Amino acid sequence: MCVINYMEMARVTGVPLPYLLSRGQQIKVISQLLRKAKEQDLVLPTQRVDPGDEYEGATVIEPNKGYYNMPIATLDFSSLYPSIMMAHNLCYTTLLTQNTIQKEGLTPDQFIKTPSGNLFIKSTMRKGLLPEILEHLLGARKQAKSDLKKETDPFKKQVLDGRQLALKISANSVYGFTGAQVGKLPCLEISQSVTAFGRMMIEQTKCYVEETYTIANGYKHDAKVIYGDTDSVMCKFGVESVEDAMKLGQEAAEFISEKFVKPIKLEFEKVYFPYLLINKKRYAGLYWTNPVKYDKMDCKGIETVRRDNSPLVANLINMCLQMILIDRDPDGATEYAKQTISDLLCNRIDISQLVITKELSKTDDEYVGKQAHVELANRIKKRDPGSAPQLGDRVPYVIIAASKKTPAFMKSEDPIYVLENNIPIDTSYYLDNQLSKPLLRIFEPILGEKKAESVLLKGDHTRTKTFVTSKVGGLSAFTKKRETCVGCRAVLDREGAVCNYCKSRESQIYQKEISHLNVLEEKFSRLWTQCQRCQGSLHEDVLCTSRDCPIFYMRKKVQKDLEDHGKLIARFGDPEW
Ligand code: TTP
Ligand code: MN
Ligand code: MN
Repeated sequence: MCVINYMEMARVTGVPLPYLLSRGQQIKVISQLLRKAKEQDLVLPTQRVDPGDEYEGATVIEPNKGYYNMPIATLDFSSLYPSIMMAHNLCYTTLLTQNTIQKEGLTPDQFIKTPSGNLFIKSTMRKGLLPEILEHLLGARKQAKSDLKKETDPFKKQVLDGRQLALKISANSVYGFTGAQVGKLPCLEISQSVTAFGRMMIEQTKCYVEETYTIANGYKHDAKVIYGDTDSVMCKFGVESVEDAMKLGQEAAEFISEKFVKPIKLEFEKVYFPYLLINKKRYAGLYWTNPVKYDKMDCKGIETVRRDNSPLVANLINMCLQMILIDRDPDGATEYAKQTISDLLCNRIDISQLVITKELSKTDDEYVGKQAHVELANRIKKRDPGSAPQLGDRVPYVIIAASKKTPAFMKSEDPIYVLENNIPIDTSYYLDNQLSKPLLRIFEPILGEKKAESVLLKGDHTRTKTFVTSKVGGLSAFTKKRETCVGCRAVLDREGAVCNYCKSRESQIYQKEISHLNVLEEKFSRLWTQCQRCQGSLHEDVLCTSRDCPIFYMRKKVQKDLEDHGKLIARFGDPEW
């Protein structure tokens, strides 16, 4: 279906297919401008402009941070910037100067002054090229959106959603084109007028909501806009059910759309319930478009997906958010977070959860300051030049324990090397530098700033057994020079597996270790099959070594455990019994 979507884009924007893969957004705008200009017998000027001052962008409404256990309705303008350009006829060909107004003797009803003080002729006098281009693009987006609505196959739905999104970006790129100061035809009068209108409109929308939906006007509660970004407002109407919030949201959107020039349209988009508002551009909530069942958990700006964090962070944050939002159990989430922190500090977290990866994007001396992944790459180069990471590779590493004053960039180590040599992990690094910030961010709106820190980072769960962790990691039991009895861990003064005291139970102990070996073997074969399946290969010896994949490390870890356990079992020798 890629080809079909690209065909659609090529048709709408008038560029050859390969351009859609190899070129950016500007060429599409230029192509459309040329097409429209030709219709009107106009030529496009070539101009060199020196980049001037930045113009002011969009407004983000100061968030009223908190955990909202009530429905929050989101209203958002449909194609805001394109619709502003269409409503007010903003174009290169409609821009006026005071001079032209005087020379042509234009009267005030024939042009408008934008909130940034720029002048444009009305469409009744002359219709702009950009508004026409946008009509065409938005027409195509509307078609894709209505096809999307009718489609029932989930895969084709995704394809159509991709199509309407690409058309949305193309339409927004028309605005971007006018504001690109190093572009082919910047016109800041247009772009700054667009953002000025946008800023005015979001403020007005907030006022309309808060002035209209009041107890004084016969509603049950006073509505409050708790957050908004560029062209959206999150409204707390005070109602309890998703259904009521949807009704009020729809009503407000219709009523407020009337206040603006066509085709500007405010739409009811969705309800968040519950809603965790952390900060500007950072929030999470359950996303409802029907009152029966939520569509998904929606997270914005939260560490759930970023690849350069360790999986531990993403998984813990994700789990906590699920407990807070889906189970609505903030206390349970707090306990879970504390338990994970305790597991981390006691070395009970699998190494695959601790691997951080960063791209080696520059050569050594281009980096300002020392970086953990760069230092590691250098160290590997010395140790084993053949396997050293190359420019552009992602370098996986874990942070290992070292003396107190050692800087973090010196403590990075290859996870496989760590596994093979039983090197202990610096677990408090993971708590202080990876987990604590994102965790505090999601718990502060719930517990309050002071309490979040004392409950999560200072409780007993962070103190227990610290002496264990400060010594060496869990794997180190196998590295000790003097063997211990498999049954009771007493130090042995001779070869073999058990001490004299345990000798009578030797068969039992042996059976137990064998059954553990079986567990490890099964685990290993399951992970191996998973890797094979993922790779789509049935060859036994070709196995993926993707260091971006946690399964790879789990498999390596189990493989190592298997080897160690095999050695342990060998100590029993040939059983006589
Ligand atoms: P959105 O509300 O994401 O986009 P939209 O209003 O154009 O479309 P929709 O109908 O889906 O709501 O963003 C608001 C404005 O922010 C958008 O009109 C222009 C600007 N913007 C860009 O300039 N570039 C972009 O890539 C996006 C997503 C938005
Ligand atoms: Mn919008
Ligand atoms: Mn928006």
